[in-house]
Formats: sequence, structure tokens, C-alpha cells
Amino acid sequence: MKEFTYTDRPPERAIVVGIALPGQEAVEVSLAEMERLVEAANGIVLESLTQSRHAPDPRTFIGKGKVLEVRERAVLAKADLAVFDCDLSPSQKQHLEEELAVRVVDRTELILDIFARRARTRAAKVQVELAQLEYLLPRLKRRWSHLERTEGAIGTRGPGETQLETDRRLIRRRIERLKDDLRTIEARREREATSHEDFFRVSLVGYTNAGKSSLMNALTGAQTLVADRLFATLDTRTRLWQLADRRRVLLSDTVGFVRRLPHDLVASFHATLAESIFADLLLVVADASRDDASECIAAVESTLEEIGATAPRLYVLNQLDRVQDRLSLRAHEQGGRTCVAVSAHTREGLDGLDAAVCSKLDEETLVGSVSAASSDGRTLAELRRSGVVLEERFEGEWWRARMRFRRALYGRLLQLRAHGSIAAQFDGIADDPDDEL
Ligand SMILES: Nc1nc2c(ncn2[C@@H]2O[C@H](COP(=O)(O)OP(=O)(O)OP(=O)(O)O)[C@@H](O)[C@H]2O)c(=O)[nH]1
Ligand SMILES: [Mg+2]
Repeated sequence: MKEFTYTDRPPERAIVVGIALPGQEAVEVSLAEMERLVEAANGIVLESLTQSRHAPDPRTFIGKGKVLEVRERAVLAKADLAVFDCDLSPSQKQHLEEELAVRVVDRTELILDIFARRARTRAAKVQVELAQLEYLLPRLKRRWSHLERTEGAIGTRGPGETQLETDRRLIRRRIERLKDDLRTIEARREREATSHEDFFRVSLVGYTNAGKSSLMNALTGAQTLVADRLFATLDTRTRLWQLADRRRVLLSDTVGFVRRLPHDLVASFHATLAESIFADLLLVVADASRDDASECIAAVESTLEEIGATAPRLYVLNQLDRVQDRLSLRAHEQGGRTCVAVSAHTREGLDGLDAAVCSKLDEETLVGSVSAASSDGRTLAELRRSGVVLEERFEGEWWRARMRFRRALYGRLLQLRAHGSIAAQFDGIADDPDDEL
């Protein structure tokens, strides 16, 4: 497919329409965020209008009167488009475009557009395009005819088949190809990840613009792009981070989240988000100077749940230098959360973060001395697969090692010990096998 570049286009003039629905965040908060999202897509916000509704109007989402008002505003302000802070059905979008006489973009399209602008690496590009096509497929009207030329017409149009069906088939074929590409990318990433198995993997996750990349740079000396704009980072970068006790871990920085992140996007960004899914520890970064920091953390938690990231968490309250009332940060400790307040800019609190990561890792790991018969290849292979060998030696018929395991494997190790396959003694745990079984 022809690559589309976003450069050199003048900013588009947008009217933003916010809708307050029951159960959503306050409309002022979501409008402010929507305005920043429009800016991130190279748009200029001319005006924002809101409407409170108990339920969306099935035909135009907003009510008839509001449609007229938006139309009037759009004409007066010479707007190019109206951006709706909700997801519109294909027919709602069509009706709105007819009645407003400007282009209509919904929340998902806007976020997909920003991602498409920001995608630089091959993986990010493939993932964004996949999400866009998955989103478009059910909404397809007669606008994809240019695909036909790119794909070559031979065999693409069966007798009696309509243009629309051809387009759909071309898009499905493209989706399959992108999925193939993604499988290759994911397999390569998995190989890379497992080749670093002896390192603990720590992932920075959090709301967009919270300061994840700034922290990555402050902690590891990396020079990842930092910018005051939404979705500055779209791919994952991993660096070695040496902790104060000289232990080294792999620290990853990745794409940020936002409220109501489109599902297609979350699904197709699996390869990028895999770092978070398989991390041993998640550093949930929040901009503590925001009034809605708690809601941001909640939005992040719900996306983490959606992607199945279950690793233990440490909450990093960043931008401490901009927080007026530090006592108010205590509120984030609710539910027994471990929080560390830091500033990536002034470096205040970074030592505390380092120490908190060390103790969290200690909680998650088990170090011990293990021995097994050298001839018992099966047990040796299992041990090597499940833990990290810190030191090893062969003594006659015995293989002896110092190993580090994930704490979750403790039960299995005790089983092996109970069966007599291994002898093992774990640091800091009383040596009474019957105790623990
Ligand atoms: N004052 C202050 N500003 C910070 C701090 N950390 C980050 N920032 C600013 O916040 C903005 C966003 O920082 P990034 O590090 O790009 O944020 P991010 O979480 O990586 O954002 P995305 O990649 O878009 O998800 C930038 O303008 C940073 O300079 C901090 O501790 N204090
Ligand atoms: Mg970033």
C-alpha cells in the first residue's frame, strides 16, 4: 500500500465535541485531554462544545439541537472537521457528516491517527496499520478504491462482484499479511527476551506524558526521546540499569496509555506491550502534579488488566518538583500500594526508587544452593530452564550450584526435593522441608 506521509500539511481546524455520559470522567477533564489529542494530531482547536446525555442519540449521538449548534459554529469558524470525544457507529458518523457539512472524526480514529503519525519503527508501523484496517473494515464505504490500483487488478475482481466486496477482500488480505509480519516480529522479540533470561525485567508503564522516558533516561543514562506531547514514545526501548547494590536489571520504556484506549489498538500493539506483559516488575509511572493522577493510574490499571499484565507493581509518583502539596500524595497509598515519589528532572527520590526496586526484587526472588546427580540430565535441564545459575561446579557425581529462582517456583522446587531429585537450601528460609509442603 502506498505510504502516506503527514508532513507538510497545514494544521487542520477542529471543533471539539465533548459528551458527558453517566459513569465517565468529568467532561472538563476529558475535553482538556481531547484538545491535547487534537493538537497531537496536528490540529488546532477552534472551540469546544459539550453536551450531557443519559444515553447517546442512536442517529447522531448528540441531540438534534446540538447538531445545529455544532454546524453553526463550524461554519462560522471555518472548521475543517468536528472531533467527537466518543466512538461513533458508521451510520452515526455518516449522518453527522451529512448534517454538519464537515468531516467527522471520532475518538478512536483520532488516537489511531496520532499513532500513525508517530510510528517510526517497522514494528510500530505494522501494528498501527493493522489497528487502522481492523477498525475500518466494518466501516467500509466506497473510499478504498485506490487500493485496487496498488494491488493490481488481475484476479481481484470476480464476475459480478461489487467494488466494495473487492475492497474488503483486499483489506482482509492486507490484514493477514500484516499479521504474518507481526508474528515474525513477535517471535524475534521473544527470542531476544529469552536470550536475556538471567536478567530481571522491569517495565515502565503509565499514562502518556507521565515522564516514563524521562525516568528511563535519568536511571540509565539513555537518550530516549522526551517531549511534552501525547504519545511521544511508540515503541519499546530496553536498557541495562545497574541498581545501587550492583545488581543489573533490564529496564524497558514503552508506549503510554490513555483513558478509553481503542481496543483494536491495544490488541494490535501486543508485540510492543509484550514487554509489560512478561516483565517481572512493573513501575507504574504517574504525573503526580496532575489533579486527576488517581484516575490516570486507574486507566493504566484497566489497560494492564486488558493485556493480561499481572506482574507485581511499584507506583512511581513522578514530577515531584511540580507538586505543591506533598502530603496529598499519601492518598495514592490506598489499597496497600507501595509508592515512591520522584522527580526525573531534579533526580530527587531516585535513590529511594532504586532501593524500593531492590527490595521488591528480593521479595520476588529466591536464592539458594542446589545439588543434583550429574547423571540426572532431566532434572538438570529443568533447573536450568526454571532459574538462573549464579555459580556451578561438578563434584564427583554431584552437580552443585548457587541459583536464583522466581519465588513462584518455590512449590515445584520443594516437590523436586521431596522426591529426592535435588537437595536444596534457600537463603533465609528454615530448612525444614515438611514445614512448607
Ligand atoms: N517538571 C518535570 N517535568 C517532567 C518530569 N518528568 C518528565 N517531565 C516532562 O514531562 C513531559 C513528558 O515526558 P516524557 O518522558 O516524554 O513522558 P512519557 O511518559 O515518556 O510520555 P509518552 O512517551 O508520550 O507516553 C516532558 O515535557 C518532560 O520534560 C519531572 O520530573 N518534572
Ligand atoms: Mg515516552
